[in-house]
Parts: sequence; C-alpha cells; structure tokens
Amino acid sequence: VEKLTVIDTWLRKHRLIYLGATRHSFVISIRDGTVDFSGFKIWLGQDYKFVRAFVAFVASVLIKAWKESDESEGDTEVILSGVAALNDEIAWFKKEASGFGVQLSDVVQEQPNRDYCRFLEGLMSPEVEYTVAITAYWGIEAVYQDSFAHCLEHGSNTPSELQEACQRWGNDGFGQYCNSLKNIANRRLEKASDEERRKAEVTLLSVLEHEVDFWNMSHDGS
Ligand code: HMH
Repeated sequence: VEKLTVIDTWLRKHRLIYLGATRHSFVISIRDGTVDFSGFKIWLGQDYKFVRAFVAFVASVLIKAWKESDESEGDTEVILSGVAALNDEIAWFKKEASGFGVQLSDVVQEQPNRDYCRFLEGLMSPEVEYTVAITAYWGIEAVYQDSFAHCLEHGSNTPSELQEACQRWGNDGFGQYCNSLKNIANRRLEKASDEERRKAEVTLLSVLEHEVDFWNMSHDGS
C-alpha cells in the first residue's frame, strides 16, 4: 500500500473545508449555467486586484526557494514559470474586463479581498519558512484549478462567454503545474519539523477560508 503524502492526508482530514472552497455555490452556478453575469464581473474586477498582490507573493516564494541552497534549483524554475504565467494572466484580465465592460481603474477592492491580500503580505515576510509559503502557493492555485476544471467537466453547462475564464485555470497544463507545486510542497513537508508542518497546515486552512470569502463577494447568500 502506497503511503499517502502529507497533502493528501490533509485533503482527507479537511475534505469538507476543501470542497467548500472548490465547490462553492458561485462555481456551481457557472457550471450549471445559472450564474449571474453581474457576479462574474465583480469576480473579474476583484480578482484582477488580487492577482496584482499575488504576483508579489509568488515573487517572495521565489526568493525563499533561491535562499535554500539544497535541491531547490528545480523549484526556482517551476516558480519562475508561475511568475511568467501571471504576466499573461494580467494581460488576460485587462482584455476580459474590456470585453465585459468592466473598468478596472474604477474597481474598489472589497474587504474580503483586502483581508486576503493582507494575509499574503504576512506570508511574504522573511520569517515565514519556504515550506509554509510553497504550501500556501500550491493551495491558492489548486483551488482555482479544481474549481474551474469542474466547470469544464462532461455534463457541465457553463455559458460560452465564461468558457475562456474556466479554461485559463481548468486546463490540463495548469493541472500539471499545480501538481509540480504539490510535489515540491510534499517533498519539503516530509522533511519538515512537526512544528513547521503544523504551521503549513494552519496556513493552508486559512487559504481555503479566504478563498470561500472571496467567492462570497460574487455570490452572496449561498
Ligand atoms: C482568489 N485565488 C484567487 N484568485 C486567483 N487568481 C487565484 C487564486 C489563482 O489561482
């Protein structure tokens, strides 16, 4: 019997919390085609603001990887490709916003988004271990990958206007990217102290909570 990785153990232990973030009612409404386009536009504007802070966070993870002289040469390349992808992502947000008539310069960051960005800022501190930061990075990406892939699965009824957004995070290539992040995080977590592992677990749970609050901005009620 194969031993479960640290992350797979956590995903079992916190399954309902994980599903709360990846099968949120907003995501389900995209998948079943009942989504309110005004909610999608809110998400678009808010996520654009989030991604700008996320770029700085991913850059901070890159610095942490670089500072670990062991084994992390492959890690820095994986993280760098993530930074490069975010460059395209920002261009995509601008194009998508203009298509949906969302004026990005007018978007005011809502409180849950501010709270999430503040949380990321905390993780950028040099005091936060690489293992904790890379686990958070994986979690943040995995929630979008899992959520949007669900909107593309056989039997989904995602509106054609939203297909491109779902493809952006739901495609197989991005799924493989998330898997490389997961492998890095697992490798580090296996070697980490109990205390560091606990910190990473708590941080992952905070990520999932912030993701739920983020979806709630576009789909309040439930
Ligand atoms: C809120 N979580 C949020 N926005 C994103 N763009 C990502 C995760 C990236 O996957």
